[in-house]
Amino acid sequence: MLESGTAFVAPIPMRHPVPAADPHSVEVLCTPNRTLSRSSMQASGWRSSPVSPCSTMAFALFLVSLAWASAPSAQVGTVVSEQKISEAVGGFGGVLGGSQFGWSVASLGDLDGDGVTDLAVGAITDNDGGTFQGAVWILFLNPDGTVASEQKISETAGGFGGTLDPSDLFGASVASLGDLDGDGVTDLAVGAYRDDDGSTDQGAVWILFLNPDGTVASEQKVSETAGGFGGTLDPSDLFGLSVASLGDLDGDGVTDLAVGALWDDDGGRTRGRSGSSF
Ligand SMILES: [Ca+2]
Ligand SMILES: [Ca+2]
Ligand SMILES: [Ca+2]
Ligand SMILES: [Ca+2]
Repeated sequence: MLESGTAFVAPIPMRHPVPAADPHSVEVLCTPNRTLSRSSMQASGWRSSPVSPCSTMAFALFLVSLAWASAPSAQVGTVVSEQKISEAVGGFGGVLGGSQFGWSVASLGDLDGDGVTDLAVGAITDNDGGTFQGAVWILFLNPDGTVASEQKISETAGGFGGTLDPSDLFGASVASLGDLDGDGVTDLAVGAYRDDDGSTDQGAVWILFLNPDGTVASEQKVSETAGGFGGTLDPSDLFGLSVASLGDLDGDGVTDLAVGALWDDDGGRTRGRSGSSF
């Protein structure tokens, strides 16, 4: 049950022209072959040809507090208050540049044990290690929705020991897995849907076993060629475009995971599918 004033997470990528003087604006979020802008994706159905001109965009995250039934003065479901988190707002101390922070977001529960919910936030065009390899930020929140501290996870930060390649888009999707390995700390699934395991852009999902400080204790990659995945993927299937925890679907005591693959063409045309990885 939501309470009035409870932080409810809503990722809202901001899409608007930004004055050139705004240091937080980013621009030209396009690859040579495909725009990465969410608005363009939705509008164009993921065109494989360039969409131009690329617009100037800024990304941020809003934590939105919703009213519920006992709130005397507000209609249920309306916004009571909100807290913006961006490079210079809401206590966030990291450097974002044009990394599309807020592309994905998931609650981790209380990762560090201070009684306040913490977040995982994807930044898919982060350039740590190489162009558009991507990153995930772990945000340790205060009760008012501001950021107490943050931990970056990328190929070069946060203890991540895996290998990413340019344009993998690590962080495109994030989902809490609960405590998968039983060490008492929440673990995280992270999609990298343009990973090239098997063939171009087949995609991958990384399982990150976290420490309470938000760093990675160890990781396991799941792709057509890694992690015991028995399915077949084809080029551009984009496995990992979305991920969602299913709880324990098959009753073996281990959390199961749904993974979306956008461009899978089973049935003769492109349509999505999901499969469980555990
Ligand atoms: Ca916490
Ligand atoms: Ca764990
Ligand atoms: Ca790729
Ligand atoms: Ca299970």
